[in-house]
Parts: sequence; structure tokens; C-alpha cells
Amino acid sequence: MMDKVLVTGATGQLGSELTQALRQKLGVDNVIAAGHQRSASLELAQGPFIQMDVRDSQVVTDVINDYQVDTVFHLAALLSAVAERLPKQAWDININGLLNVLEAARERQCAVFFPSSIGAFGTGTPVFNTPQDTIQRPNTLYGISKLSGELLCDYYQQRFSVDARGLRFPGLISYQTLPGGGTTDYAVEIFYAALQQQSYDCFLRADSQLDMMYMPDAVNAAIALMEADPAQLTHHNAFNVTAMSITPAQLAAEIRRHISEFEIRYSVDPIRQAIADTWPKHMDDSCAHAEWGWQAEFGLSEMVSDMLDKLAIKLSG
Ligand code: AKB
Repeated sequence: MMDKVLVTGATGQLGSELTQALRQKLGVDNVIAAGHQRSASLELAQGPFIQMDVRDSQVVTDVINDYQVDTVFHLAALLSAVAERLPKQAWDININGLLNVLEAARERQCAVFFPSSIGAFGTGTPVFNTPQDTIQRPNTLYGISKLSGELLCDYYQQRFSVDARGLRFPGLISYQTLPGGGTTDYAVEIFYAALQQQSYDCFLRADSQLDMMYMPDAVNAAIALMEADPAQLTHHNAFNVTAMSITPAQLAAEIRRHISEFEIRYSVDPIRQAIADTWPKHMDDSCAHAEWGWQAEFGLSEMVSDMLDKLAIKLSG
């Protein structure tokens, strides 16, 4: 049962919107937002906000005990491009941070949500209809940390009965909070550039096909999984979920249906392109459909039209 929730990484792209959705559902005071920054945005500051470094195991345990938390959405992590620049820090935050949360969850018997990623696969994985259970040999620090996280969650679930559940998210597209250094960030930047300059210089190749998802679907997916009947779950953790599978060229073409003068150019960043080239192009998410009823609401055209409307309002404010 989800009554008192802690969201780590609450100032991030997913965390900021997930915190708001959980507060609407459970009541503002029942969702504790934790971020590494000292101060919170106006929205986050409407409820409890604490500064927390997930690498500090004592602080993690104290917060979970003091607030009598029963469910942790553990989102604090470095994204793929930043993790390639800061591998040691990424290991510390992404793996030791998760271990601290799982240990505290074991002591208090709380549930844990862990976001894995399309980055947890790697070369050798089938790139089309990537199965739920398949070969995973990631060769980026981010991918290694996400795969290790999946395995740690399975281990704590099987060995200590911690109710650890999770999703393999694709690139997330949103207008409220910017992503912080991922390989799929182009799919957010392109909207700002389309509205502000009517042109975008893309750091991935035109044909780099990757799974993507609009933020409302990502938020719903995380909450729906944590509310799912455990008796229906075979996998618990690391569910493939996707909403669309697109290239930069296809996204640009869809934006052009709304902004006819929009132009896209390509200045490929070899580091992020190399990361994208090891990721699947389209995951099979049928296990998520079958086990807990996952269904995306936003496809490419619905997402683009909503993003342009909402971002235009935000940028004019
Ligand atoms: C990233 O690009 O690093 C993330 C992800 C797909 O996990 N958005």
C-alpha cells in the first residue's frame, strides 16, 4: 500500500512531474521530495522537500525512518552522457545510492521503484522487438549501472522480499523540467529550438531510431506498476515500456506539420552517437501489457501537438 512516499531525484525531469502527480493522488504532505540541491522549485516547495545525497547511507535510512516512508521512487541518478564523463561519480550515485535505498527498504520493508533504461542493453541485444528477457552486455557506465540496478532489485526482491519494481524507460519527452545530460535529450531540445529559432542542430544522426515516451505516460506507468496486484506480476522489475519508436528526421517532419519553416541540421556528437548506436531501436513491451495492463496514451502526433502547445505557453509566460 502506498501511503507515505519518498521521491529521490525529485528535482529532475521525471522526479519533478512524478512528485506533483503523487501529491495530487496521496496528499501534499504524504510525498517527500528529495533532491541534491539545497532549494526546491516553487512547485516542489509546496510540500515537504529535503536536501539529500543518496550516497550517504545514514541520511537515506534516517529520512525513510523519520518520515515512516512505505514506498520509495528512487530516481536519483546521472544520465548516460554525463556518466561517460564522470564514471566514478556515476557508479557511486547510480549503484551505491540504489544499494543504500534497498538496504533501508529491507530494514523498513518498504517498496522501491527503480527506473532502468534502454541503456541497460548493449551490443548483441536484438535491436528490433527487443525481448523482455534477452542478452544484456552494456558497454557504457550508465548501462552497466542500470543493468546492475536491475540485478540488485531482483536480488533484494528474491532474497529479502523487498517489493522492488521497475521499468526500462525509453527517452522521456517533457516541457516542465529539462533532462540533465542524456543521449535522448535531443528529443526535448528540438522543441525549444523549433519554437525559439525555427531550426535545430541535432547531435544524433538523422536515422538514429530510438524508443521514446511523453512524460504523462511515464508518470502513469511508474504509478500503475507500483499499484499493480503483485499476484499478477511475473517479472516485478525492469519491464520494457515504450510509446513510440522514432528518428530525429521523423520527429522533425512531425514538428514541421505545425511549424512549416522549421529546419533540422546535424552536427553529430561522436560520444552520444556511439551510445545511441548500442541501444535498441524498438523494445517489445508485451510483458508490461500482459502483467499490469500498460498502455501508452500518446503516440508521435499526439505528443508533438501537446508539447508544442504546452511549451509555447510556458515560453511566453
Ligand atoms: C538518457 O538518454 O541517458 C536517458 C535514458 C534513455 O536512459 N534519457
